[in-house]
Amino acid sequence: MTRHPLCQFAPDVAAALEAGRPVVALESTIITHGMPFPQNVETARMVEAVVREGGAVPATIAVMDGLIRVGLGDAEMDRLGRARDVLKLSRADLAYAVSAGRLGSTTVAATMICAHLAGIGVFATGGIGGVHRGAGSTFDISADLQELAHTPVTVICAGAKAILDLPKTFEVLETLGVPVVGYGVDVLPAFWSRDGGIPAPIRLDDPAAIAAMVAARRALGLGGGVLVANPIPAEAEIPAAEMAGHVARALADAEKAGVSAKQVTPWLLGRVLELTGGRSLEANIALIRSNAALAARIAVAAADR
Ligand code: PSU
Ligand code: MN
Repeated sequence: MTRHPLCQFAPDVAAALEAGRPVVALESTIITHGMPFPQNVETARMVEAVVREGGAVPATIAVMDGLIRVGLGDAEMDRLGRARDVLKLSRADLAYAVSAGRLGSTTVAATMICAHLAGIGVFATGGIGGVHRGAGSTFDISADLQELAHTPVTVICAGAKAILDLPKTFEVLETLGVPVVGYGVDVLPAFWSRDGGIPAPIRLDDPAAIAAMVAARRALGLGGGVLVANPIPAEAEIPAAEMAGHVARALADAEKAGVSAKQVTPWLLGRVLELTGGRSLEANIALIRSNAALAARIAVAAADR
């Protein structure tokens, strides 16, 4: 099997791909822009351990020294976790980071691109980007949505965050032809909360059924990705009503501070973390673990087909 010349693989990831064994891609923006050091590195390693327990090999993705790294060793993970001027990469700036040798972490969009280049079909994250509130005037819509339309990777998330305009986010996904699956639920989750108030367009209850739908999409030549929304475990959730106040406050503060462009999502998430006194971080860790476990089961089911 030939490997893309701009991808550099960790040995265990290369071996698994070679043998057709299950692999799960993981993003790195959450490490560089989502959590402080050292919790970011600890969480990243814990999430990788969950993927392994589920019978798949984890491949955390980042850009370093002109290459896409698919699977990070201890030195690379530590470097990424401590670094300060890390670029937050999406489709628009991935090539720049590679050509200029910059250190970059990958968002959902960039991780999907890199996973697909690397031959990985399943990817676990926390929450996807989406349509921001006020997008009618700011036009701020995450490139994650376009990427789901184009790149054939199955993304397991806990929904989109309440900092976004959730109804518009799911409208756009429908327009773009992206299947949105509620895993075991009839109502889509909203990241920190299990009930996002929007009916799930498709409900599937087991990993094999998800793998079967992905295979049918490929057989039909439809292209693009699939979004699986896996609700946060009940014991870790922060109810939507409680989050609403924190989100409103964070949005007002962001407007006052004049935050724009790529800074918007990390800034809002950081502010919510302060406002919840760290509780949102605990919820964040719980849902990523749960998504990693489900992604491993989906990758195993896909490899078994
Ligand atoms: N949502 C989260 N945590 C995150 C992100 C989103 O709950 O860390 C990150 C992801 O990497 C996502 C990116 O792809 O933010 C979206 O950023 P933007 O809105 O600038 O496209
Ligand atoms: Mn944006």
